[in-house]
Amino acid sequence: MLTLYHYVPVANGGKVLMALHEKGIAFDSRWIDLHTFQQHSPEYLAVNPEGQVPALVHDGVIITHTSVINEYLEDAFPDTPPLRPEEPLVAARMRQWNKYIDDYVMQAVSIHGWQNGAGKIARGYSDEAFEALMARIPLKQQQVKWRAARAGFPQEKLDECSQTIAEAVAKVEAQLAESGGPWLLGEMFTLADINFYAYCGGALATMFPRIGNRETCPLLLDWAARIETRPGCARALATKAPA
Ligand SMILES: N[C@@H](CCC(=O)N[C@@H](CS)C(=O)NCC(=O)O)C(=O)O
Repeated sequence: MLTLYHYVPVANGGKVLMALHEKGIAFDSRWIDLHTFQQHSPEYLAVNPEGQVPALVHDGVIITHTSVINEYLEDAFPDTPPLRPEEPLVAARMRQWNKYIDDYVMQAVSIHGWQNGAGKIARGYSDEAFEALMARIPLKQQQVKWRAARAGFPQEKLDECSQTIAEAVAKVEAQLAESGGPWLLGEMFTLADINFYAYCGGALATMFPRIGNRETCPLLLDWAARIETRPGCARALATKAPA
């Protein structure tokens, strides 16, 4: 029995939803609403004591952190379509991309996302209500991030993140030219494609049109469009909140 606790099908949630649907693995979807801070409710903390989504529960055992979850799916469901190359060196290349994306790209995009999304949510609460919500957050660094989003991140920080995103877009554009496509590592669609799309590639047109456009990264935009037509990815991206 597999249950995924998640929020909207972008960024972290989208990354695992895309892998599950691409592999055709059946799972139960449980929506955790970050707008109402459900991720820090006692009920959800009993599932994931870190108070973060997504979290996968497989036969009663929790697995967290998107890249760990996605590789776990590769190992635990070997009879499903693979998203990790078999050849050790190519798998290492995929993991290098994933590390770069997780450590740098995700962090940079996340600051912009929090500035626009989380900041608005946080400012919707009175000081007192906000402090009560902060007191429930188990990870200290997430308390710091919520407070920073409420106050607004310094422009210098936002500029630095934009610079990181621009570098990543250029790096992926060059990789697509070098690999010859259609995917980051060539012929095989892998977890690295899912990772970059979920955190950055899919958000370029809406979040960063000046960084990612037809002039700066035509190969990347075509690659993103190809991802959106894959049945598994399309199904994941269409995930809706329960009525
Ligand atoms: N390293 C984690 C990051 C997870 C993460 O940042 N989750 C966000 C949602 S996109 C979250 O739960 N934020 C809510 C909070 O911290 O209050 C992963 O890869 O799963």
